Amino acid sequence: MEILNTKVAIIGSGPAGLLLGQLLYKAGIDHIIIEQRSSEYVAARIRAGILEQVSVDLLKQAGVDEHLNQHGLPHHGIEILTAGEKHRIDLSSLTHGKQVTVYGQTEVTKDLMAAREQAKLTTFYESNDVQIHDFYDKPHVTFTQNGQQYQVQCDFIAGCDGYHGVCRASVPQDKIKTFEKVYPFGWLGILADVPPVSDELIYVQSERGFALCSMRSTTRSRYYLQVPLTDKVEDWSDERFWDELKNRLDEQSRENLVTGPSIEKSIAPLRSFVTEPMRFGQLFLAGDAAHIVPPTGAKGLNLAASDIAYLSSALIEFYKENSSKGIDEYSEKCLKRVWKAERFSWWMTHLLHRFETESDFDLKIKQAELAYILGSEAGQTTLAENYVGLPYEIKNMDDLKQAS
Ligand code: RFL
Ligand code: PHB
Repeated sequence: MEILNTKVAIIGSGPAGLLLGQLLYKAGIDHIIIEQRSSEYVAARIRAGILEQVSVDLLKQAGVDEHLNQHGLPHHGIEILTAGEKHRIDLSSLTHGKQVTVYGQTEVTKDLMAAREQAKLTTFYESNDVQIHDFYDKPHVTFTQNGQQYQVQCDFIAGCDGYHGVCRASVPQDKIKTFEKVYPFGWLGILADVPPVSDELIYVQSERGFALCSMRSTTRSRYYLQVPLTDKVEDWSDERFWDELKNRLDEQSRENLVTGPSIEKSIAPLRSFVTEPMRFGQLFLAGDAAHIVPPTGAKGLNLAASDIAYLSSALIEFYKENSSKGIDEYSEKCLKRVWKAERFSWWMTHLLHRFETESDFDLKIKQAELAYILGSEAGQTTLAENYVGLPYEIKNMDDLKQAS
């Protein structure tokens, strides 16, 4: 068994783990990442597409914004299509100039991986049997890679290993409380090299169910359809997908829609899930390991980023200022923001999706709520300020700025 020593052992190299690694590196704090998949698998995963301004700022602090600046698409508004009519939510004018950026999670991951490679930081890809131990006292991690056994001794473990990871599962049952809501439908998503139907995202509420027209660039589109959980990807030929999308769109969008062969197609179930607390001794959970949101509010990746903003700042405070204030407050600070994003994502999901169990009355009430939101500046502002991302303050960001 090879014994390694580091300050922070990060489990998982999704956006949460990679971003934490990069911020710790900038601050001169020793860490390693342990990932169960291959680097090719991690780099190819297609998921979220919208970054809040605070997430963009954090990537800038981490020094990985060059490609983002060149290729990210700033968006100042979104469209909501209901009852066959489109309504624009002017995000920027409703939020004193804020915006979101269209930039795929795949790109964020690739940028962070490239920065890691350039800095020659240690990542153990294709690690097997990853286990975390003794995190209330002397934390360490064990795993095997290529038949070699490793033990990593560390001060802290960062559980950035997603919803199915080992970290949350290792916490004693009596120390953790989870809150969950599972939705009775999923999103069928496709990626295609066709120009987007519109310059801005269109969120569609229709009698046939929800749809979303999104994009990755001016030549690559991402579209989603609400589908029953019983549907399989094989049930959906490209032709069937495009036909159903057209059925849910307004006439003008239908005419503008450019179709083409899909380059990716998958179904993701929708879930709301929160773990309390997010710290267990020297173990911190961050990102999807701690919470899941349905993608309707585009918050999953952004919440992972805000957890990491708090965690990196807390660890920097610990090592540079000899203060445990940040790590003691980590869970409480994160959860405040997490629950607000959970609420927004749940609300957007309810408002825009068709639920089989809802009565005609429920449907009418929902339509009235949507009509109210769209017809009122106060209503639109509520939506806009949550969509662009609620503000948060992070200590030590100046240290990172100087380092970058
Ligand atoms: P990730 O990205 O899941 O990364 C976790 C990493 O941990 C690794 N891992 C382990 N490593 C070592 N040992 C173990 N035992 C391990 N178990 C797991 C995994 O291989 C992986 O590399 O979590 P992270 O970093 O917290 O990032 C969160 C975001 O990825 C997530 O919130 C969003 O992608 C959610 N999400 C979406 N969010 C949006 O805002 N918009 C979207 O359109 C959107 N689409 C999606 C999504 C999530 C999906 N999932 C979870 C399947 C579509 C899908 C399909
Ligand atoms: C995406 O482009 O994948 C995307 C955009 C907005 C969402 C969800 C997903 O709300």
